[in-house]
Amino acid sequence: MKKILVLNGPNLNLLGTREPSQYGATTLPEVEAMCRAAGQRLGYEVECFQSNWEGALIDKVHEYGRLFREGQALGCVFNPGALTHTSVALHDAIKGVEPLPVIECHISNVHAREPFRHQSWVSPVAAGIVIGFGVQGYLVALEGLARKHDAENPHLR
Ligand code: CA2
Repeated sequence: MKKILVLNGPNLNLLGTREPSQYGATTLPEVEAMCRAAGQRLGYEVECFQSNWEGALIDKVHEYGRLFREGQALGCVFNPGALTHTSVALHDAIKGVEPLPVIECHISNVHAREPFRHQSWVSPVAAGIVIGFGVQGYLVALEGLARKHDAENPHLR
């Protein structure tokens, strides 16, 4: 069974514990369980990983670049948190593992927030972007990734 990575960046371990008006009341373990269940329905194994460290996120992107090349992974759903707006290193990591499809996912509508959240270093190297659907956006991104893969690989259906 091919794998999909659900990757979360800095502070997303706090989901559901603070700022519920911005990010909702669902905790990260609950989101991860929802993603694993959605993966099962779609026929994929979902691996979840969260880190507050940029380098650990980069290592995970590299790992999935290798798994994708070996035909063992489908892609990655990535909420890079605030690193979205600052990290050229994450941009380079995703570019460095092309064509691994990375779907950038944000819980809040970053474009309706402060101007510094309008810039993303990840969007130019993302295969798709899901913004503003709350934590349901992770499921939208997973489904989009699976549909994109099916459409591009009709012989595998
Ligand atoms: O909307 C999103 O998903 C964000 O990626 C969340 C980041 C923010 O910096 C981005 O601009 C948009 C923040 C993640 C921090 O999550 C928390 C959750 C609960 C309590 C405190 C922080």
